[in-house]
Amino acid sequence: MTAPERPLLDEEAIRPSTADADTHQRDLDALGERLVRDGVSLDDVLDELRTFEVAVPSWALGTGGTRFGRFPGGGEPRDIYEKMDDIAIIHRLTRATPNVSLHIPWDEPDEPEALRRHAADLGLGFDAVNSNTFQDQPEQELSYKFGSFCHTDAAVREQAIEHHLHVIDVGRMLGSESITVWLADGSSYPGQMHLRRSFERTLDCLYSVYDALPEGWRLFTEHKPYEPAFYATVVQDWGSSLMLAQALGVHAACLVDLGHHLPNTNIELVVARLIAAGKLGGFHFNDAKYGDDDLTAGSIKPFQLFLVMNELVDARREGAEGFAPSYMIDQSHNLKDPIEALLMTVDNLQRAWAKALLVDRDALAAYQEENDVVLAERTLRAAYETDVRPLVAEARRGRGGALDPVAAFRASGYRSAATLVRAATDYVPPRSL
Ligand code: RM4
Ligand code: MN
Ligand code: MN
Repeated sequence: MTAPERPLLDEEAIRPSTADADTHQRDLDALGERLVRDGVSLDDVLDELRTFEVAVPSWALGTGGTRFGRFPGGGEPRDIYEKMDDIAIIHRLTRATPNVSLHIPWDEPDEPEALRRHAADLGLGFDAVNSNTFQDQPEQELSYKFGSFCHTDAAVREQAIEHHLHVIDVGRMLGSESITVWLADGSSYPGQMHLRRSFERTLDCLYSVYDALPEGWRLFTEHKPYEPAFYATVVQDWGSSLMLAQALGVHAACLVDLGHHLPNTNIELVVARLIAAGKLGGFHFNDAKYGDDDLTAGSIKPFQLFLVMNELVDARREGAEGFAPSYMIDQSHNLKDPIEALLMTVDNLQRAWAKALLVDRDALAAYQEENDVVLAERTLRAAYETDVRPLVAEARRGRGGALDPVAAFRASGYRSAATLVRAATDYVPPRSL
């Protein structure tokens, strides 16, 4: 028997059994009845729930690792084409991940147009492209050891600008319409770097990138408080990110990675402020316990995720000016099967989004006006504590997705087919952060 060229989903195996479909319908009816009692239409919520889509990062399909090691599973994708196949499976099961966010050069295609066609055949497109000046590449002339855009040497800065122009070029060929700039630039010791001048140099370089944006493109600046720089990163917080985005102009906005905040930061407040400034560009969803842990979104702090979604739904309903954030995932899967982790992630994000849709906003606004602390909080909690699983499953089912994506994936036999097809070679996934 010859192995197929690509692992395929066993469509029969992912169809829910009659018993599962019946149970789902009963759960949905019960929830629908409850919502009607609260004056909410199930269909309206379902329609809005289905608008939530999130891009999958090209770097999250292989097993991640830490600086201590990596424990790969079987059947990992060995190149960007195989990664696209895996993302198509995630989209097939969730119907909510039609776009890919590409990292360059980690997943740089030899022929962007060919990759774009391959993606289109799979029903996929491209969200923001990501640059990388936090590592030196083999053929690279100058080192980023002491920074890229903030570097004291103009030649290094020039090289970093060239890289970004290249990333934009690749993105243009893929059909992307935005670039995310996360810089590792910073210093690990007091005195190492002039704090103000390094920021000015960074902004100067960003102007060159911004000026090269194709028509209709946006540039996102992503802040991060520490790592790999441990004393002072150049784009350390949302304030620095906002300064950059405001200086650059209307096509620049801030990207919030949920793992890029110091402990106890009120992230939903950061989100609200960026919305108020008209500068919320997008998200890197993940979750964290201590630092930039890149864990499954909603796995550690589900209430925080709900509160973030609550700000997003609030702004959407109000039609806040300039509000059009890109939703992307940024995770590293060290222990879980990456496809399963991403299926869980999408499900968790949709649950949080669904709960945010259920908040009785009129009641909340009235309680806020009256300073009724208890009833205001109870209004939020009533939505948060609703079991929205049947709603999320129905949103998927209505679009041809799976009732339970992880169960369907396990039943599909895709991973073992992939393991067979993708015979182990010396392929090493790029992410070691
Ligand atoms: C950074 C940041 C970037 C991501 C890299 C790999 O911490 O989150 O968005 O592209 O990691
Ligand atoms: Mn990120
Ligand atoms: Mn990160």
